[in-house]
Amino acid sequence: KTLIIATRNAGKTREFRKLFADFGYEIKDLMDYPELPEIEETGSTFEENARLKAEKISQITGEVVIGDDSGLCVDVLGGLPGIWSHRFSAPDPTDEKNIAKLLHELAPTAITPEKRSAHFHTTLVAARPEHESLVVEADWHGYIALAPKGENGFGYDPIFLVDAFRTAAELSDEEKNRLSHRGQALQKLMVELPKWMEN
Ligand code: ITT
Ligand code: NA
Repeated sequence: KTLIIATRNAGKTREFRKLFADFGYEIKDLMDYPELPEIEETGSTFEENARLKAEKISQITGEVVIGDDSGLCVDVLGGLPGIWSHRFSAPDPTDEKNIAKLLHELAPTAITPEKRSAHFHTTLVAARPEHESLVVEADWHGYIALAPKGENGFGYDPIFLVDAFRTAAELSDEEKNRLSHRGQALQKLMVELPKWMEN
């Protein structure tokens, strides 16, 4: 059983591989299909963008495809960077520049952690040809740290405080998957996927 994750983000794929290992699916991502086109994320919501990625790639390949659109929503910034998380430091975004920009925007506000509350969000869309797509989502609440800390994970993990002491980048892969937005969404997906696959 093969599942394509419609992503070019190696950090996401790593988490999906671990999460699906127990369920007997072989995971591929878009790096395994260099001939496929870049999907432009023109949607205005996580769901629209996850749908675009999953349904386009499923149409082209005829396979079961999962799209993941995710991001970090900071309360005091009205939910930004949100769907712009990957592109926050455009035109040439990197994780480091995204983090630097976010910390800079938060600098004049909020010293107290409560004012730096935030959550990660993931919407997952599973798509296959000629079928209604399956949609699940989950959040992971925490706080934005004053400075980056930790080496694991990807994206904004080094500044996402999961408790008073640790950032998401200081968790093991297993711990992050147990707690995270992506891990929680995937648990929901695994519950619904078998029935959806039969219809
Ligand atoms: P694909 O579209 O190819 O899947 P992407 O990285 O562009 O890759 P998104 O458009 O969904 O994916 O943007 C998600 C961004 O949100 C990601 O690049 C990170 O900056 C951030 N993000 C999402 N999940 C995260 C996580 O678990 N830990 C840290 N940052 C995360
Ligand atoms: Na993207």
